[in-house]
Amino acid sequence: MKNIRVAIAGTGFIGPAHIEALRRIPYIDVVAISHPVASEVDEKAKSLGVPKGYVDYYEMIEKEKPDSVHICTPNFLHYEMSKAALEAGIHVICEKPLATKIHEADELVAIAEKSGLVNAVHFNLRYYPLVRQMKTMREKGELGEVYSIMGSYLQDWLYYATDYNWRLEPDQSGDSRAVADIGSHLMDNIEYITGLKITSVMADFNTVHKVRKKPLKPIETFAGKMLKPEDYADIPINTEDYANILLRFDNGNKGNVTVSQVCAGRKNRLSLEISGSEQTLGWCSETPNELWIGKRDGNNQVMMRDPSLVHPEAASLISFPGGHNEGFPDTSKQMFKEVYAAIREGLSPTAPYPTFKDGQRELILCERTIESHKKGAWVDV
Ligand code: SOE
Repeated sequence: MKNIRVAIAGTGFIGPAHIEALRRIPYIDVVAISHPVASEVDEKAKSLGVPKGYVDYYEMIEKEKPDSVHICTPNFLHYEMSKAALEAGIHVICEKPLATKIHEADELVAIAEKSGLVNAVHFNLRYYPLVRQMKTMREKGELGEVYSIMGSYLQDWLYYATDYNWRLEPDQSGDSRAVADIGSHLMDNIEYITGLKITSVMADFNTVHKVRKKPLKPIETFAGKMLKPEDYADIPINTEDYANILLRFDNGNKGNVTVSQVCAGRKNRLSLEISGSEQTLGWCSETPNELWIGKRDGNNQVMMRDPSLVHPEAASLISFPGGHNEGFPDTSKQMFKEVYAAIREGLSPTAPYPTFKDGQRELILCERTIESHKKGAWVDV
């Protein structure tokens, strides 16, 4: 069987992470990247060890005719790039959010369904083995009825008013920031693990830094701590640094989530506590190899990420024995293993990986959340 030829659009924080994960799958060749700056593209391709760099994404997909493309660009390009690839018969793995408007996501879902091509959204945080373990425990009845869900996703890379990135600009990123960027992962994980649907939301946002200092030269996500005062311009900010969201679920029970990109010391921390009628499950992405299991009538437990201890469904996402810790980069590898199995062996009616429909769902949740904040009222999803 021939190797699968993959092209990557975007070389910021996440594009190289996709490339690294893809290189850990033996039958994949990353054949090209696109990067929009002519003076940098060759160097980018060289430094990533990719044979060819293109300034123009559309030229890349036309000339290279890859089997699949990964869209890792700023958000506003996801829709048009995904659409062009599907229309050219190319499988698509898109970063979240799938688009910046619901109608764009609707269109992409329709095109993808008609095309019969693989369409995946990089909700990689589902691929921590202990997240799959929580989902499997719930499916097997070990959690019982879900009583409540509490979650947070906290970061500090936008903590200072001098922290700046394209994600702060709605025309590149969309109308929501913290909720779309990290709340989307959190709400996706909550629905994925519990099997419940969020039916209504009540949101309250805060923009801590109403004016930020934009560096006069471009910098990448999680970078840019080294600039001087004369390197900045003042920019008004109208997307949220912080949000509280109350949630109602379709089993009649409730939960809440908090997201923040201005919590000093919380680098990239998704934390979840799901209480059920059998026990409570607690998990945090900064200690991803441990699952806390809370009991009313017995000792609490900590389950380790060890293929011999977890359910087989979770063991299938583990490549190393217990104690040989796996983390963020492994989540993408595990997701791509499932996605590329579908590309190699053909689509199954129920994709095990997150699809464009899941991307569409997150856009709907996000838009209802913004609406709720603006109205100061509960909004149905
Ligand atoms: C930036 O906030 C970001 O890179 C997100 O976009 C990712 O999805 C998350 O994994 C880490 O943080």
